[in-house]
This record gives sequence, structure tokens and C-alpha cells, in this order.
Amino acid sequence: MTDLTGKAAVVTGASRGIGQAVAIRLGRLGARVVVNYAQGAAGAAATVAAIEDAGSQAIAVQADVSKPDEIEALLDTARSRFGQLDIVVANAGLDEGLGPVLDVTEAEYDRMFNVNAKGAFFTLQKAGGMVDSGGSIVYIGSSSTLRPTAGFGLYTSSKLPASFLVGVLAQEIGERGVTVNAVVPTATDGAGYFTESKADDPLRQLVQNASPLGSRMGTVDDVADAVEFFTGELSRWISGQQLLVSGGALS
Ligand code: NJP
Repeated sequence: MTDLTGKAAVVTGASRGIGQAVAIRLGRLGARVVVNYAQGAAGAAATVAAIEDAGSQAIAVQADVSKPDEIEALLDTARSRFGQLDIVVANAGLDEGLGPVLDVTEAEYDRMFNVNAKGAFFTLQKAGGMVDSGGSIVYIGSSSTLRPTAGFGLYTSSKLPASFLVGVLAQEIGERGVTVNAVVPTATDGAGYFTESKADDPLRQLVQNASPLGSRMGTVDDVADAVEFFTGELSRWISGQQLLVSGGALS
């Protein structure tokens, strides 16, 4: 089993969905966790409580990832509170904005790119400069970046830049023994759009039928499993990679 005892982690967007599951997983593995949120204070408090129940420590910190100064202060909290920074998971994102490219407005573009592109870029950049030697950085990407799909022009365009950056950063900071990888989920039950969708949602049924491994959606715990791998000892010689978490579906 992965043992993160003594490590300190920051997970952005950990008030719900994938980020919440990842933060709780890291806490259960022994890490002390800085739980970031933007507006979901109650969700972040629930994440902190789950980590404390598991016997570790956590603190909720509000920060808007589209503001580089706030990211820096967020990462600083790990050092001031826990004395170190070993793991950064760049998860915060807006899982919305679907529709034809021809309908995208400048305001919609700015909203999505501010969080998904600029926010992820500067989270990775600040993490690259601030994470301790031997640490790990994980970006939560999107399987939509693997194949052009109608309706995904805005969302996927905003997720692609940080995906590319993962490989570059892995080259630039690898000499410090820091790994940089991306976990690339498909549509995930209990997160984003699929937090509220019902069993008879046609999109849910489409996703459920896409995996050769069985008729179910991926879960937030499937994604947390992959993050556990990239933050633990077993991935010490793996960097710059994109790991598709899709139950074998090709995208
Ligand atoms: O999203 P959701 P997911 N600064 O909506 C936070 C990718 N992904 O778990 O407002 C800081 O449940 C927000 O905070 P708050 C996706 O692209 C997903 O699905 O306080 N935080 C909340 O904690 C994204 O990168 C699917 O509640 C900000 C969280 O982000 C990642 O997975 C499929 C923020 C969003 O929770 C997590 O998405 C896929 C800001 N400015 C990729 N804005 C999927 N769900 O199916 C938002 O391929 N947050």
C-alpha cells in the first residue's frame, strides 16, 4: 500500500468531485493536506473532516486558481502549516461550457480559459518552483483532449495547454527528482456534470456503454487510484506521462 506518512500535499478544487476524493485519499494514506476551494466552504470543511477522521491533518484554504498570487499563498500554506510541500494536485477546473464552437462568446471563453488554462498553468508553474525535491505534481486532465468531438471545442481547448505543459515541466524540473504527470479521466460519476445527473440521463448511458471492462461509469475513486500511484513510491521513475483512466475506453 502507498504510504504518504510525513508528506504534505495541496489539492486544488478539493471541495467536491474528483478533488475531494483525491484529497481524502491522500489524507487516508497519511499525508497532511491543504484543501483548496473557491466558493464551496462547506464542501471543503467536509473534506477536512474526512481527513481528520482518518487520523491525519488538513486545513481548508480559499484561493482562486486564476490568480497566481493566490496560488502562491495557497502553496505557501503547506510550508507554513506543515513545514514542507511534497505533492501538488492541479485539479481545479470548470467542467462545463459544452456546445458548438460557433456559439462561444468572448465572456464564456475568458471564464473557461481563466480557470482551466491560466489557473492550471500557474498552479503547475508555482508547484514546479515550490515543491520540495523528490516531490510529485499531478495534473487532472481530460480524455476529451484525445479526440476532437463536436460540442467540446471550448472545454477541451481550455484543458489542452496544461496537458502539454506537463511534459515540458517534467523535462525542466526533473533534475530535482520531482515527477510531473497527468491523470486523464473520462466522464466521471459523482463529479462535475455527473454530480447531479440521473440514472436515465442518455449521456450517462452512453458513457457506461463505452468501457470494454463493464457497464459502469468511472468513479472519483478510480481517479484517486491513479493519483495515488503518481504520488507514491511506485512511480518514482515515471514522469511526463498521461494516464488515461477510462475502463479501457479509447477516449
Ligand atoms: O468538477 P466539480 P470535477 N479556483 O465541478 C473548484 C476534470 N475532469 O471534479 O467552487 C479554485 O465537481 C471547485 O471549487 P468550489 C475537470 O476538467 C472531470 O468534475 O469551491 N477552485 C470544485 O472544488 C477538472 O479539472 C471530468 O466548489 C476552483 C472543483 O474545482 C477536474 O477533473 C471528466 C475554481 C470542481 O468540482 C475536477 O473536476 C474529465 C477556481 N477558480 C476531466 N473554479 C468529469 N467530472 O466527468 C472551480 O475528463 N474550482
